[in-house]
Amino acid sequence: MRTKAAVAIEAGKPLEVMDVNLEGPKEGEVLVEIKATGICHTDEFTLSGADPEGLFPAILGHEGAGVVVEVGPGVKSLKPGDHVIPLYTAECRECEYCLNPKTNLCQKVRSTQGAGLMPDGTSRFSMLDGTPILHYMGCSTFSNYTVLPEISLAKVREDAPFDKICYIGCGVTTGIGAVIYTAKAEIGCRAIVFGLGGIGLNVIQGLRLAGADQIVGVDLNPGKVEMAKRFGMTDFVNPAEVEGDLVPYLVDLTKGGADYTFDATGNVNVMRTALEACHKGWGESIIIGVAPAGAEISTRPFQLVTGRSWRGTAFGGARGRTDVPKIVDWYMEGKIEIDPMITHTLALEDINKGFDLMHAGESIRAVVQY
Ligand code: NAD
Ligand code: 022
Ligand code: ZN
Ligand code: ZN
Repeated sequence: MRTKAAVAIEAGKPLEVMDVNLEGPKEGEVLVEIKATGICHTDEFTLSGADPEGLFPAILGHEGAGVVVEVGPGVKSLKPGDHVIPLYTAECRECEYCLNPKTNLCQKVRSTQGAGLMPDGTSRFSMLDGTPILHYMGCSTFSNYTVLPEISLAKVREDAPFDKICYIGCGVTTGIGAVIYTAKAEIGCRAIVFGLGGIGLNVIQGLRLAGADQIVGVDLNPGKVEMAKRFGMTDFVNPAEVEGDLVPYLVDLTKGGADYTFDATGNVNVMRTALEACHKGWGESIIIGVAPAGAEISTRPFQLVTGRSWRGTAFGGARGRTDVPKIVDWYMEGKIEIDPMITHTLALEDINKGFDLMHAGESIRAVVQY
């Protein structure tokens, strides 16, 4: 079939909206009509050429929601008409990783996904002249229609609005999941969140959900304060306005250090501050931010010897097919909020404006509606 898509032709160039060829679903695959897609950082990271593993040409986008159109041979868990959210972290429920409760990093389709291909090693997308186009993070939601492995789709309730729940495909689940699934934060805890963007705000609402007593937000941009307060931030710190070292200031503010800190900036200096602002003896720091390629973190080992832990999380530690439908329910039940974070809605033709807004720090989340 033919579908309209925003294609990343090469690094550093804007996306080009065009008609492309899409082959139907093969064994274990599903054809999905994408109804809405969020524009997230890593799409920009890849398009800019900063990602050394970025592949071209490709159809980017990893945060979406849509409807099953057709299922390939052997697909049992989905049928046409089902509402789904694509997963850049699959859940096969049978690999060594899925069987280990300590991780959400299913490896079933990991290598082909990283190469921009479907599990059989080929692409379903091509230019009208036949040039193959690669998939991206197993999702390629910047296309009106896309093909994914069955294990890379979460089936969700049908009354949930696509233009909001698409954000659960990355930002919402990553932020809330980092609190609930990775940190397993307890009622009454104190926490610090570094970076109050599309991920940090969701960490904050995850902490509120978990019953945290103190939620300190740290950001260089005071324009983020109002929204963060709305989602549960109790204290705000602008590092540019703190005299002297930030660590003792934060330790003092949290009465000895935080039980949990979260980096949602991707800045390695911030990651060090986040670790060192943890409480001696038990504080845990969770890295969510993806740092530039080749970047390294450092601290004195004594920080760990004295009982602080450094951890990281992908997709908030969520197991997509199991946990994403629950997060959609939480949204529909009013336990979590999404709408105020979707600051812009665009047509596919204007997708490059969404990248500009993100670049300028003007949007929390821009969503493309098909
Ligand atoms: P964003 O740009 O919307 O927000 C980042 C915020 O950090 C901004 O408000 C900015 O002002 C603030 N900031 C930047 N430098 C700072 C500093 N030195 N001190 C304090 N605040 C600072 O980005 P986002 O969409 O929220 O994403 C945050 C990070 O999370 C990115 O690195 C992204 O790649 C990563 N991410 C990781 C996962 C995962 O699974 N691990 C998933 C999604 C996103
Ligand atoms: C999503 N991310 C950033 C902004 N939006 C993001 C980027 C990378 C990861 C998670 C979220 C990530 C963390 C750990 C891994 N990835 C590796 C997982 C593994 O090896 O099993 C990651 C993922 C997918 C891809 C690359 C890196 C890919 O499909 N190309 C989950
Ligand atoms: Zn993302
Ligand atoms: Zn698996």
